[in-house]
Amino acid sequence: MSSVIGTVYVPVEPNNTWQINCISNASYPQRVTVTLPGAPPTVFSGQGENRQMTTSSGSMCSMVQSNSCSRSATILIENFQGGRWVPSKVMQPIVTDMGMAKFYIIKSEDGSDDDWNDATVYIYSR
Ligand SMILES: [Ca+2]
Repeated sequence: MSSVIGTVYVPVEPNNTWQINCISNASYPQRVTVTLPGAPPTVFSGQGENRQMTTSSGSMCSMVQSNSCSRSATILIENFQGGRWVPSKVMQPIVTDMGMAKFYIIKSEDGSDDDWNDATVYIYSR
């Protein structure tokens, strides 16, 4: 599985609804920024083992609508180390295509143990 630093791109169907959840398994604080075209970014943050990350309003799940010309969304995953936010290593999305809907899992790594669960993003798109 190939990985990149910081940002991956997820294809977006026009006028879809995304239901987004993020889980942390890390001692460093984690931050996930999801940006769909035409919508303000959704930011999740959190830390600790097996914890739901939350938006600034404390929500554990975010519903975001893509617009009529949406083609691609960006997912940026960062962690807080050494007094600043640094980009994590991010795996290319794992996609399950169910026809009328798609499910994406995006895993990340903030250190060297390669457990690839420091922040994990789950997106249900339909
Ligand atoms: Ca790790």
